[in-house]
Amino acid sequence: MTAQDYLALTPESLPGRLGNLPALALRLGPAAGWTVREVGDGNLNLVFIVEGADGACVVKQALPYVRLVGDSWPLPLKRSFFEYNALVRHEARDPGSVPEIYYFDEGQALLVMEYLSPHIILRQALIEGRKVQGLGARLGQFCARTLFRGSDLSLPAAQKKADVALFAGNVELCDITENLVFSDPYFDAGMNHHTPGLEGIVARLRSDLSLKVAAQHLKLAFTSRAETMLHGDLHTGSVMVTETEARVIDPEFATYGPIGFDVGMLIANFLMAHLSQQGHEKSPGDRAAFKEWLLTVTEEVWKVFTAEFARLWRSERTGILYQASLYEDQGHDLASEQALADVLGRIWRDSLGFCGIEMHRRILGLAHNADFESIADESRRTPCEARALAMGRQLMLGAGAIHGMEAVTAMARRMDQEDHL
Ligand code: SR1
Ligand code: MG
Repeated sequence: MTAQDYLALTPESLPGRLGNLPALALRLGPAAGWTVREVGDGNLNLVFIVEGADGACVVKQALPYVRLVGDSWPLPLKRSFFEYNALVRHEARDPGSVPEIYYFDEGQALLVMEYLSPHIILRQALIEGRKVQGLGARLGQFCARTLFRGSDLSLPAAQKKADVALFAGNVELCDITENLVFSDPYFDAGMNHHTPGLEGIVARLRSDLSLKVAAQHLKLAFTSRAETMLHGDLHTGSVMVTETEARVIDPEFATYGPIGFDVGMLIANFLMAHLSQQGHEKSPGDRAAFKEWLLTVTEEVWKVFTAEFARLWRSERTGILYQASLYEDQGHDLASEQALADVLGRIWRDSLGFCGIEMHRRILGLAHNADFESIADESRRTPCEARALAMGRQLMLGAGAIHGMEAVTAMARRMDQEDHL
């Protein structure tokens, strides 16, 4: 296929175009027997499930524009190259955490990968009130392993610098994050939209000068602190689950940035899942136990992230930062522990800031999330969203004074009972 000019696949054209690829034919059986469904519901790409006599796979192809908006917003196909490279690194740094890759065609911007079944998108599971065993621990591990092992704490310096240079090419997807996450929510940007009824709190947030400064401090961290390879879009729509397993997908926004970015974005999405539950209740209080479970997951993500990060710090610190030659080899183990505590403290404060900003942009910006959007009755949706907006502000402005995830989950419980409209 590489000799062809790029052409978007369709369910009809896919068997003819990919049928001769050994990577597919050997797994699926003859193309004549394939059935193809286009199932993409994300903001950017085509996603096909292809099933044959002997097996199934997923084909993901980038479109040359933003699917959510249309061809008025062109977007380069090279994001597929960054997604492929990020998936390869995720698999190496946390084996089994991502779908297996069967084939990549850079020219056609397409990835063929493992069909995860009976997995569903985590966000959908959370909207339906379905629990996943071990979820927080698995995602905490994923964050610690991928973020630690992609950083100067672990990688040889030349490899890390080459990787920073490689992912620096993901300009247009970074531009989306830089605008949609860090700036647009805080002024009346063209593509913004929000639920009617939020006007009061939106006006208050947009005239909050300290908040605007905090948002730009976070943007500065995102653009300038190339600490590690980020997933770049680690929300609950980027995780697929069964009742007992979680896999991370869609790292096309991968770039080098601050460790707290992925952690904060993930935590934000659990907090939003929590704060949206009132809107999904069929009778008052029927989601109470599930809401508590979501907060347990939030706590577990951070607890396991820090435990695994500390384990890696003590056993795999082979990079140029905080070398053992300066600490343990001098008998200064305590100094190494102090440095670890300082580093985790900084990641914590960063995470809370990024968490708050993600809560804002999903309600005020272009790309909303289904946790709130699927609450059809706007009179039930607005109070939930207002609480998330208020909590986002607290996290962004109060990051330095919030000590421990239990304080965050206590805040979520309190906010969930308050009126912020
Ligand atoms: C135009 S893309 C909007 C959002 O969708 C992706 O999933 C990212 O979250 C991005 O910010
Ligand atoms: Mg995505």
